[in-house]
Amino acid sequence: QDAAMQKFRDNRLGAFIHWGLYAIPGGEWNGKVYKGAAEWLKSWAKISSDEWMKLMDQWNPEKFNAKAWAKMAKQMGVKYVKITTKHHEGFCLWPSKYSKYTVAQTPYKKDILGELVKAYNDEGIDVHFYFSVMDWSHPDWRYDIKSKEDEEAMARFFEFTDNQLRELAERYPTVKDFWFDGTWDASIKKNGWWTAHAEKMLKELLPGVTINSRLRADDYGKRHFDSNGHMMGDYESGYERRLPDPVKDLKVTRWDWEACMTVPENQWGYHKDWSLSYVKTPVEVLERVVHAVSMGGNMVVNFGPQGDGDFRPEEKELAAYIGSWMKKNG
Ligand code: FUL
Repeated sequence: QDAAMQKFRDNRLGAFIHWGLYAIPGGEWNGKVYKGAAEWLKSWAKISSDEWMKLMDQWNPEKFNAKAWAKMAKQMGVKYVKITTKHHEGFCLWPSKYSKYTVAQTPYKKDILGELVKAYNDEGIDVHFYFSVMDWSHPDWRYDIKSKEDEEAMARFFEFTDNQLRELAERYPTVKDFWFDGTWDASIKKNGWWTAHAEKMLKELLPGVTINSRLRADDYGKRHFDSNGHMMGDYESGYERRLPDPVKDLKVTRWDWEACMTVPENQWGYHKDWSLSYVKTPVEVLERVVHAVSMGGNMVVNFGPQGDGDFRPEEKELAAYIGSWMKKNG
């Protein structure tokens, strides 16, 4: 486990991949372009799950090439890639047998996640899984628990989530980290037992796996950058220190941590119009990488691939730019 943690530290530079159905509309719905995060479009435009999941019929990324993605990451010099296995929308990049909203039910059919894990691993790149607990597509998901019915629904929801997590761990045993998201609602906060249980389950299945502090939606650390480069507390991964001990932790002088950032401000998934947000220059991205690493952390740079499976030109240029720096200094 220490070796796993040491590897995590040594990795330093990572890439984030936000890819899901939201990459198809790219921030636009019925002729209206929404300025908010493209991966939240379903929420901004108040689209029902039934309507949203019709996008699955269009999921056929003809330019997707896992090997090319892995090569791009290799040339950029990243040592690990975090992939959105399932974002808030609920669409799964792997053929989960617990959901009907997966790549298997699209024209593409194939296991995107499996292809990516293999391609990255073949290049010597670690793979981390992003997983949103909040799942807008699931009838049993609750934002809060106000009745016996809500409680029962959440019990079923946790079982479903456990099944999916176990499935991911068993299908892709080389995964090195689970990066949880969507755990901020009252329904999760009122069920602390579940977050502790999920952590234990994953660590038993995958000794040495790291799990980010967002699983417990806690706020220790406070050494992390948000998407604008400001300090913030919850984008962290460090499996040693789940629940901070108020007495002992006062002595802690160094936590393992990782920060992640967007390139166009607050946009993680593909948005067709980058001119609506402030876009960091390659130099600004690199500055943040160097800053994080100089403070003992890791930095993860986000990419939002297009619906057709290719990366936009700006992202390719950014990857090449960082790669040229890494070649000299990495
Ligand atoms: C947030 C999410 O809501 C965003 O869409 C994105 O995935 C970011 C990394 O985490 O909580």
